[in-house]
Amino acid sequence: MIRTYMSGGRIVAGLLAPHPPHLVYAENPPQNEPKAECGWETLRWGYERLRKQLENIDYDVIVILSPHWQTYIGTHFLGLNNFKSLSVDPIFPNLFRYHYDINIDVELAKMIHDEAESDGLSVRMMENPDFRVDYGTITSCHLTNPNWDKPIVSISSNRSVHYYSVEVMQEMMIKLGEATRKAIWKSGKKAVVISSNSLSHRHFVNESEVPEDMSKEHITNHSQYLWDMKMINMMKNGKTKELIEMMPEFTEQTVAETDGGALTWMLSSLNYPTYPATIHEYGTIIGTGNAIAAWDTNDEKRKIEGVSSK
Ligand code: 2X7
Ligand code: FE2
Repeated sequence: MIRTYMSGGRIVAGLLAPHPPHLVYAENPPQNEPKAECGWETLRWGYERLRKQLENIDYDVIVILSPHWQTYIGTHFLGLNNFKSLSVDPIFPNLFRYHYDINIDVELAKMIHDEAESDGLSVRMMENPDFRVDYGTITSCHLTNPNWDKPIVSISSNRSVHYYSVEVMQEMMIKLGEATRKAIWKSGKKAVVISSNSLSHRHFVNESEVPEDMSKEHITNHSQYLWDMKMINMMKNGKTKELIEMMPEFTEQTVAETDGGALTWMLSSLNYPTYPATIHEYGTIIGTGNAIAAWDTNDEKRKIEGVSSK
């Protein structure tokens, strides 16, 4: 459908949707070659609850930013209607060999691209048909919407954090979030925006003999756990501006994937929710901390009207 300038689109939900490939492996979907006995149930059941929540939210498109698509000159957007290939996790090829077939909302991708460009950001459309989609994007999208019945907009992680500093990256992601919000509004579409990342990211350096042996799974150390809880409490209490201010220190102390900018971008696109996130689950994967969280933007309206959805 061609929507020239309808306006009135909106973000209907923002998600923190972590992407360890272990979660796809443990679900045994037909797309993934390796097969598991079980594993990481609490997180997978958390994703089930998230999917249930989304059943009651009407949306047209998923917009996702993954730290595993890294670009060094500007932010890139997948720019062809379809990408189909095999994605192999470079660290865990024993767990993730996933055959994907992904439809892209190029129209919206280009609108976000253009809006970001006019706000002074360096951007580019990725139009190489042989480009391999990163496993972070695939995993978060699969776990959020295993039917793959919605198109996606896939946004790269501009590594300005390495070129400049965490502060510069934050500034850019705040701008990109604003551009995303404006473009979605102009598109007339209803979008779910996804920050695809774990929280604390200190991980074990050896894999156990049976990857899904849950007797070996725990947080790497207590200080990482405390940091994760600090972040999650801010999400639960609607303190997302404070969370963004704390991001540089959190990222340094926990070597977090928030260095990729996804969480800052997503919260900026939501205009910094002051209503609580629903935390569907928290759990560890090879020692990293992972929270599945959702901001239903209708909760903002309910908060203003004094109606609790909980
Ligand atoms: O990409 C990941 C991750 N974020 C956390 C844990 C394990 C593997 O891959
Ligand atoms: Fe990751």
